[in-house]
Amino acid sequence: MQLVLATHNAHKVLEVGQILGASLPGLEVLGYDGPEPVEDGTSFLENALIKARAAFQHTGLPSFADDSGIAVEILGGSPGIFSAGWGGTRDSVANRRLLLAQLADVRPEHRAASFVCTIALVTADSEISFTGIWPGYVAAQEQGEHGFGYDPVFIPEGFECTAAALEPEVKNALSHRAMALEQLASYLAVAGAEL
Ligand code: ITT
Repeated sequence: MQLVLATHNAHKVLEVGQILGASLPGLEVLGYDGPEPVEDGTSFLENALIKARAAFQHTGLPSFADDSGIAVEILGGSPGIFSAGWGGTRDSVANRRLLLAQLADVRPEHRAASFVCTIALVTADSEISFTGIWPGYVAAQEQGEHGFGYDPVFIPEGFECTAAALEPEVKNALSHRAMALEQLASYLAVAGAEL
């Protein structure tokens, strides 16, 4: 079975390949270099659908996309869908710097946050979505070299280090993206042959 992964984020491609490859060996995930649609939705779901629909229209093949980000409780769920450009540009270093500055005076017990990932799958006759939420809190400072985006400032629940300090296999077994992809894999295991 072939599925197009509608993302221009190389880190996502890597993580999705590692996670899905393990649970669905017969699946071939194709990259997507077609036009990048404007992500002007107002939720993770709307933006994931915009990206998956664009790839489906361009390739004619079943396509999926994720829209993801970090939702910080004391910021009312922001950066949320604006995570990729929170610092003013689509630069992870600037994004993390701004988030840490915004929380500079916030005590540890009020720094709750979650990584959220919504995946949309678009085929010729169906649209379906899956969501994973990875709870934790925002660290006081950056730590770790792995992962991408906000990983160096996100401490998952149950850990004392950031997601960027975890081995990639550990993050990829537990993360918001892993949770959403597990649901996608279960769906494909049943419906895949008919897509
Ligand atoms: P595509 O839209 O092309 O898929 P993107 O990077 O713009 O790529 P999003 O619009 O979904 O993707 O933005 C997600 C941002 O949220 C991403 O750039 C990171 O800053 C952050 N993010 C998402 N998942 C993350 C993860 O697993 N670890 C760290 N940061 C993450």
